[in-house]
Amino acid sequence: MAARNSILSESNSESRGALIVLEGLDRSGKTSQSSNLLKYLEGLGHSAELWRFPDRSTDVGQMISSYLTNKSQLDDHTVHILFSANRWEKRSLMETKLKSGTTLIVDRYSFFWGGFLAPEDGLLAPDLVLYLDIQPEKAAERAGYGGERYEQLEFQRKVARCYEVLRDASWKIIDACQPMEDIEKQLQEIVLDCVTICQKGKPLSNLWSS
Ligand code: FDM
Ligand code: MG
Repeated sequence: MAARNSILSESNSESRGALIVLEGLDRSGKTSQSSNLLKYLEGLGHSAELWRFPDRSTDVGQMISSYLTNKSQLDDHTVHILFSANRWEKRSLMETKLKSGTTLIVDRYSFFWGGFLAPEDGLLAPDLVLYLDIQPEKAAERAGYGGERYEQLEFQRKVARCYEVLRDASWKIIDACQPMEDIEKQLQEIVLDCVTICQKGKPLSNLWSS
């Protein structure tokens, strides 16, 4: 992946929340594991919130949602820029939350469908990307896809290849076919480490493309 982290010049060593992203194919378990993680962190007394992208609650999010549910047509470039805009409109709130000590568990972020990295330049870089790894065929066997535009085996195969290109050595790859409780335990351990590091004042950084 061309994107790397660059340390913000205004970075300081103040305690902050962690930006934790879960990525993976549809039906890989991101949504269940994100809410488990939220409960876990809250149970330990941490301030934490669950976010997801696309965030369909905004105007931009509604355009994305109507595209995904086949109610509108958009060309690929347009929709990629909308996905990116949907992250940009949340960037300052994201930074405020993190700096105020709230950890954000984010169900999908920047990495779903690579190739259009420039608009992502300057978004906050995750402190941790948890990739729930599953074969597209295995995911398709699970409770079944809904009716959304991207929820088709052939498309998910392309997405899986895309994730392979995008992911770097910093990602934590979790086998999403293990029993749920095992996955949950592994995630908890990794996440707690990350939250602790951020509490100690790891500087925030940006995504950037080259
Ligand atoms: N998706 C999601 C993208 O294509 N690009 C993005 O930047 C993001 C955040 O939106 F198929 C796709 C991934 C998925 C669809 O997401 C809806 P959810 O998590 O299934 O709601
Ligand atoms: Mg979906």
